[in-house]
Amino acid sequence: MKRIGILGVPMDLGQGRRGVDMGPSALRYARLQEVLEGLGHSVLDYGDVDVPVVESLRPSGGGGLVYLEAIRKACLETIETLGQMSPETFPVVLGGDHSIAMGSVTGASRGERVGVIWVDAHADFNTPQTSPSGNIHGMPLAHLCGLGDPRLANLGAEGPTVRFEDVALIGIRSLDPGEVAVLREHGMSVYSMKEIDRLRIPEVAAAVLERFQGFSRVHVSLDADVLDPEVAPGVGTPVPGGLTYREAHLLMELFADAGIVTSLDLVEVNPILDRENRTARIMVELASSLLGKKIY
Ligand code: 5AB
Ligand code: MN
Ligand code: MN
Ligand code: MN
Repeated sequence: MKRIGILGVPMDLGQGRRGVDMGPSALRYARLQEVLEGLGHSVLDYGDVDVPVVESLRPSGGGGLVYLEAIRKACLETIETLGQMSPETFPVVLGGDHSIAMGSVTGASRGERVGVIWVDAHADFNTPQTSPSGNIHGMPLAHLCGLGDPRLANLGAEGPTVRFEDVALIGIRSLDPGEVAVLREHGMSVYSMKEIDRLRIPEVAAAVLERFQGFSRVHVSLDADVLDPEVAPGVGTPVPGGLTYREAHLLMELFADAGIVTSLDLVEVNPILDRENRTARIMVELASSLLGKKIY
């Protein structure tokens, strides 16, 4: 049984829609701690990272720059708090929009080589140069790999947190033109929805797990919008044609059986856009599948 540390990051500065800052509350309301304790784990909640309310940020440096600094600060605090957890602790970091992953992946990796499994409708591989929206929640994976703005790319002790070859993207079905070029240039391994339809989940999971065998750190970053919007409506950037309820669970169950995952993000849950907290509940169930032990 594991020691699990929960940390909330109520961040909505990485995108334009209000409500995603309530994600940590919605996930706690969906009984995340109780569900994980029910699996036999010992769970400690470290509370929330301090994130400023958007209305309190005076645009002094102009446009996105103000938010960039606030996002950077919240990511640094995330890294610091994750550093207070013991090295065996399994962190579950609650978003907030996906910009928090620059902090969570860096903190959870503890300076070690880390395999990153990015489960998302989007690749989040934009840089400020390629982004069509300017929204930082579309850029965290690129910055974790060292691209983009150096203020976000170098949050760890030295150099980029993640190597390009140590990333697997799963569930992708919405890419921007500039983003495709950068993904290709770095030979990123992308399991799009087309590949999932073709190969099915077991083959995709097996390929990814084989690659990360022997890694001391493997992080799963789970964006709620990877699920089909009919299953998980509470997201700011829904894209049709996503994972079914069972496909998402099977993926988590196969990861659990392999026993190699060491940290998890649950991000992009927006309770304002949800129906009776359904999306948060599904995300808690998926965390439970990832952290459960094999019965059959
Ligand atoms: B999410 C888009 N590619 O950069 C952009 O939800 C969407 O964290 C990003 O995956 C979606 O603005 C970010 C169009
Ligand atoms: Mn994302
Ligand atoms: Mn997404
Ligand atoms: Mn989104």
